[in-house]
Amino acid sequence: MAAILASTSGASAQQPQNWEINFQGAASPIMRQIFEFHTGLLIVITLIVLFVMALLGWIIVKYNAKANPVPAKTSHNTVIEVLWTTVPVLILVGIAIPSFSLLFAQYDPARAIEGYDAEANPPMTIKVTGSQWAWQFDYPDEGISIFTTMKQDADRGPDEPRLLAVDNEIVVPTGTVIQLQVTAADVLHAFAMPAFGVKVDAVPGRLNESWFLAEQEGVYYGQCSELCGQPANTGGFLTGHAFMPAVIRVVSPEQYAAWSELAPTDLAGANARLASLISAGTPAPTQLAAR
Ligand SMILES: [Cu+2]
Repeated sequence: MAAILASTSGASAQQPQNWEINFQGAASPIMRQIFEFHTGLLIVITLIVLFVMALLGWIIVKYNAKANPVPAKTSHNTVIEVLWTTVPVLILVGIAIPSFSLLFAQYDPARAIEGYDAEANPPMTIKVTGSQWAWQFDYPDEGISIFTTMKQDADRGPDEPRLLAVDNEIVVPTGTVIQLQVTAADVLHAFAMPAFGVKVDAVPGRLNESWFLAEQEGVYYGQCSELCGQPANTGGFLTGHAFMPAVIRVVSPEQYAAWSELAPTDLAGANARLASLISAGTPAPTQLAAR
């Protein structure tokens, strides 16, 4: 339990850590619900495994040929048959109900955030387009377009993780619902941002939707999660799937306003302005975590 609490609350929750066996920490309401559902399911399946193992052990000890030389001739027991049919059905229905409500909530913020009012706090739209092998992010209402590619080792800063850092980060404010529209320009990709509980297929010619709400400032790393480039007959040339990360930098609404004012016309200038605002304030959680 302590490990679960530590991994959900820490600032180091934004990227994979060595030797992790659990999810990345939750940084959005929907990811917290996914985490809780997963933990509940783990308890249910553990109890079932223990129960079946106890039954097996009981039979091995009590009904082996030595202990029980004359086997019973029972072929039917109506009570047991009714029980082993209805109890699993009830368990599965008990799992299906929260599972479906979680699935619906992944499409509808009102189901995941108590008292969510789309009028008072309108969502922001970001269109995500996957291509071999980079992500394009468009903010249609703000007129911002960001093309991001992975940073090569030579360009990477000491605090930036290998295979995850990118040249242009997407910037979003805390406390705003970000409506994602996900598509692809060439082949299947999938946009995954584990800390936010987002994993959406990017399909050419189709617009898939999801949403997230970032609760904490910081830098969050994700990757393409659909195998989108195989060696084929090109001698290993088409192998960029592992090299299309995406980075979301979550900042305060004030910092976002300063960035988005400049970003439509001068992305580099907007990023520089944001960097100076962040270094003037408190360090971003990812910098703390790296030390
Ligand atoms: Cu891809």
